[in-house]
Amino acid sequence: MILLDGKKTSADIKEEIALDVRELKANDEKTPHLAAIIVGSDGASITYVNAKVKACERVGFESTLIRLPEDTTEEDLLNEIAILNVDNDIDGFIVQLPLPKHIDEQKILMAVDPDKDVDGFHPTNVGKMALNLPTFISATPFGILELLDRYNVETSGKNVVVIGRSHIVGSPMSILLSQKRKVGNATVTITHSRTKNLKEITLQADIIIAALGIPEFLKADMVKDNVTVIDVGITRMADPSKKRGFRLVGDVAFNEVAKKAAYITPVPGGVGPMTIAMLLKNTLLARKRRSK
Ligand code: BQF
Repeated sequence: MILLDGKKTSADIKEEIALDVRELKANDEKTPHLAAIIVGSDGASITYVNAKVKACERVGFESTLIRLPEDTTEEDLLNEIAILNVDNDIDGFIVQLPLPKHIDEQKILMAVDPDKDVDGFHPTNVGKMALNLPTFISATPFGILELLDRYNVETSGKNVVVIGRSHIVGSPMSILLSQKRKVGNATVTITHSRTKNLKEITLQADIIIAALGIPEFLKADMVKDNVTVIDVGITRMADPSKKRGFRLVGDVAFNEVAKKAAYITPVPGGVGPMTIAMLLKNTLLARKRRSK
């Protein structure tokens, strides 16, 4: 079994980006600048957005964090987005999800200028991704492609089973892996909560992407020998022995599945850190596109 080490790989990628930034600075070019808007004070969301700001510092990017109160109106949030859209200092920005229930997420994502949409959530960018045109590929699917690429996991002609159909992971992942691209050309099956006989389907899989959000859902009896398993789950489970009071649990019963796997991502330290690294990569791409 080979561990797909997202922590190490993301550190490598961040080092590569830092090198690029040094070169930009040496040539008197603008430093990439990422902004993030967070609405409210959900603990996990604050952790994620802080990790993004810290990663910006690590690679030499400028960053701006805009914190808005939980009771921010949709109108006020749209106004903040409009300001970032026209701010020439900002290369890319994200709106940290999830948003409070009184705000229409779709309406917000559609307000972001597609050229600054480094999360790749705007319908224009989702459309481009689906058509295999140059765009911002959203950070988690992009990170998974990059991890498979760097570990030389063969995808061409393989049976991939994606569990979960979210707009953020399952759906784009199934599209990307079926495309004619370096990490792609797979035969993809997308499964979800209404899928019948899931186990019969996963037992056929060479590669499984578990992105359904149920802790330790994928068990050893659901996978064949030498499977590659990508675990996108990150549920917080109460754990009094930890200083934060919780631990992160993936969608895969890691210990038992790892015994049968050729490659597997850990949680934490697998897909999560790759998500952060690819957001930086998209921001660098946004900066370079804007200077053209
Ligand atoms: C790790 C996210 C659900 C909903 C909104 C490192 C992250 C997570 C785990 C991280 C995530 C998940 C992010 C680890 C960003 C990934 O070591 O395993 C980093 O920060 N993520 C997000 O911004 O919004 C989410 C998951």
